[in-house]
Amino acid sequence: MAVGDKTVLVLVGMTGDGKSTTGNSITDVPNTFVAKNGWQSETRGCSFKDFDIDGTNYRIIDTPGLKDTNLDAEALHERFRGFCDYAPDGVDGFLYVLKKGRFTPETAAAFKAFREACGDAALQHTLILITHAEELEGEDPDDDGGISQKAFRQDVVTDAEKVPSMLECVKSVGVNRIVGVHNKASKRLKKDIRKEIMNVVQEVQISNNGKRYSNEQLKEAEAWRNSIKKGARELEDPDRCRDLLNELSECFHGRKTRDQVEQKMAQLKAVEANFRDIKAKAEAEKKRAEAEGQRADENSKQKEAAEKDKIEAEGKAAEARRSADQAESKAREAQRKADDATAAAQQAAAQQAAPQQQEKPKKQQPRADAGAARGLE
Ligand SMILES: Nc1nc2c(ncn2[C@@H]2O[C@H](COP(=O)(O)OP(=O)(O)OP(=O)(O)O)[C@@H](O)[C@H]2O)c(=O)[nH]1
Ligand SMILES: [Mg+2]
Repeated sequence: MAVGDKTVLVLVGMTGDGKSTTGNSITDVPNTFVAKNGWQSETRGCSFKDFDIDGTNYRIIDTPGLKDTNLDAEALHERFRGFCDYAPDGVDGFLYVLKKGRFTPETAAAFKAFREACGDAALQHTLILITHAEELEGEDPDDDGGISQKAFRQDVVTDAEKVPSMLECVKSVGVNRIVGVHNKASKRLKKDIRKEIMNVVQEVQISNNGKRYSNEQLKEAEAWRNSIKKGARELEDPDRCRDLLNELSECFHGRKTRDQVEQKMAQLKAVEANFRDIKAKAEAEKKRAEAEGQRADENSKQKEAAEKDKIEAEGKAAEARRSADQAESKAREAQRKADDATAAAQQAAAQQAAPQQQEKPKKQQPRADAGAARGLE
């Protein structure tokens, strides 16, 4: 879909401030965009309408309100940034729609949410359209009795000087880019308002040398958000992860800056690294104590085994001694028996020998006697 030849405008702003109604006034086709009164954002997604004014082609894209109590920041952001699908070649002008009245902290937050979602580069392409600007119309709609756009701008600046957040918003875009819008005005005034809007759009295009806000810039804002979400996922502690995502959500709602979110991420990462360190040290200490306990256990087991071995050895030695004693006593007994047997044998031999010895002298006697007798002879 080539939209390069069209001037692409995107209606942005807080829920219910009149984006869709202003879109209808600009296209001059009633009900191009659904507009309704209510707390909840009527426009749920992005939609667009191509039209032309005096031969110039336009595309206008309506977006959901930047504050929706029924959606979390992420879902809202996703829906809001859907406009880039209808603006593949970039955006010529963001029409930031503000309802005239009190500039509340919520109004300021919604404007910051726009800056956060699209990046500050979007400001160079932004107009501020202030709806409900009934003072533009005189008492008689057919007369030019109302105040001029110039006077209206001046009134806005006077009001902004009393509210710092409003002044910041106005200054960031530029006073000359403010247009008063009265969507319930006469056809004639509405035509004038439309003309005024298109004139300012043209000035914006000229000041940007025809260069559009590119989707690359939107992608850059998205890439930053993704880097924070990645950082959150890397946090081990679910509470810390939630904490960082909340901070990101606060940033989308304009209550925190990118710097604050980055600081928070660094701080949470440091806390986590510290905890990891403490945990690792405790783990190492536990392991060391366990190893020591195991070593002590092994030592006592070894001691026990050695004690057991010693007792066993002593037992065996005693047994051996006993066996040796027994063997010795047996040997002694055997010796004794052998001695006894020897003695008995000797005795028996002696006993046997004794009568013979007694008998022998008897036998010799006669011989001696005979000798003596012979000697005598
Ligand atoms: N009197 C008056 N009413 C207006 C003007 N502009 C819008 N409204 C009314 O304001 C109400 C909300 O307008 P919408 O156009 O639905 O607002 P929106 O910003 O598109 O709202 P969401 O899509 O919900 O974010 C509607 O009832 C409109 O008729 C205006 O200039 N003057
Ligand atoms: Mg709407």
